[in-house]
Amino acid sequence: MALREILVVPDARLKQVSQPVATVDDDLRALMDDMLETMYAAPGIGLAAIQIGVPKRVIVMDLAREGEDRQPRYFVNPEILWASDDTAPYEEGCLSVPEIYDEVERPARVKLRYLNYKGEQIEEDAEGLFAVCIQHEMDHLDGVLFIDHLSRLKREQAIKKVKKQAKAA
Ligand code: K1U
Ligand code: ZN
Repeated sequence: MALREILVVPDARLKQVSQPVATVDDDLRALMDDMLETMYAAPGIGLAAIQIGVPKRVIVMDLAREGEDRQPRYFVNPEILWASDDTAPYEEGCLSVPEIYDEVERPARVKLRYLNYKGEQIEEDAEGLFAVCIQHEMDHLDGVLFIDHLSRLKREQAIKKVKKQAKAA
């Protein structure tokens, strides 16, 4: 396993649309292992492959609370089959937009289809933080960041702040 560098805004690669995966094989599992290690080290609760510069439709996630055992989860070629009409706000963050948090409103519940670590097809309902996180990560697969859901002013301010942080580092 290896730690990978996480891309930050305004890196143009984050705007790429990621491509579907043909087969869940050992090479893909090695990528998912690296993604998980990178996510834990950040630390974060989710990561899309494009955030480490790999334009494949792959997401890792762990929503275990502090003190609980790790619960790694893997989503390959995820699709949203259904989304609720009712929405819920959540104060989101993103490892590619460090130290910026703002409220985003998304469907409160979604039904998902994806392939897991073994390549098995799973259908699952998501709500709460799981629904927020999977929608945030699936946005990454289409080149969309949570700041794209904010006003133009807030988005530009966020990017300016991240650039300033990078210069100071
Ligand atoms: O960059 C990412 O996509 C990961 C992002 C996931 C996310 C967080 C909140 C709402 C939607 C999606 C993060 O993990 S940001 C860091 C974070 O939320 C966190 C870090 C450590 C402990 C608990 C949370
Ligand atoms: Zn993100």
